[in-house]
Amino acid sequence: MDQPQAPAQSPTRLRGDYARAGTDYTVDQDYSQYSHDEHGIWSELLHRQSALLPRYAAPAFIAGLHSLQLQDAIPDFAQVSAILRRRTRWELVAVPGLIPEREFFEHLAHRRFPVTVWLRRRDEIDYLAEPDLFHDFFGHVPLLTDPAYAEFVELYGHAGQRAIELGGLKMLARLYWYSIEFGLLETAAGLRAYGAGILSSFAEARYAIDSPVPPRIRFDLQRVLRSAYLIDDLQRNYFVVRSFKELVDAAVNTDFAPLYARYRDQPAIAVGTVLPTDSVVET
Ligand code: HBI
Ligand code: FE
Repeated sequence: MDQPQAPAQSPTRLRGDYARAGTDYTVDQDYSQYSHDEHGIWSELLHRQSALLPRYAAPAFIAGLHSLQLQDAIPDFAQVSAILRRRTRWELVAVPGLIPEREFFEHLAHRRFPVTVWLRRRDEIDYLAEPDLFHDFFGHVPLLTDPAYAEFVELYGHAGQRAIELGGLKMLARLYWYSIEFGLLETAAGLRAYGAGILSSFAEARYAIDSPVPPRIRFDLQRVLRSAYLIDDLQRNYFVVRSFKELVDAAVNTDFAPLYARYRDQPAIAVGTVLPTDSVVET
């Protein structure tokens, strides 16, 4: 199989080994592939990010991470899938890296989360262009133990399949970006991150909550679908939900087709913008 057409908003040359991927772009994790040094990089990333969680992560993320019973070694996807299936009927599938939107949405719609099998090198420990095993697993998997969040990600998969037919991919990707990747949750103790891109980043976990610079705007699905985002820098704005059920309700109660038709050819709202209609959450 030749390499897939990289999804929109991703580097042109993908790093993973796609030659052994199936038609659904899954591969065997092949646990024996990992070197002692790679297990060490995983352990270093896990401990460094875990230290930030009490201050910056949504409580459901912390609880979810604990329930996965992670060790100092790279997780075995099959073992974690057994836990996830019992909790929320989700499971992990191993992939070489970014996969085309159609296959990605198909997996999400069937409660299969694609997790990249390769891990960053030590010299990439603070930043890398493509999602690796640590970003996909540490960032995305713990919250799949939360029933409402788990339902939202499946709904996103279904919405993605429809967006392909409706020409709404670019707009729907903004919902993924501003919730699943960079979403903030309002809690009684203040704002906490639930987005994978925030929680897997040493710099952004602190910036997203502590920095006075980026506006933190109350989540509104139409506003998010129209909002541009940055793929290779700290975000210039965030969106805040009061609960994961708010995401489920928005996804269930929104007819996306007219929104795609109405806004698809309009310029996106620039990053960092605060509209008069926005409700900004003060930290
Ligand atoms: N593939 N493996 C993988 N992981 C992703 O997060 C991912 C993807 N392909 C497409 C994609 N994300 C984005 O375009 C989403 O908006 C769908
Ligand atoms: Fe991600």
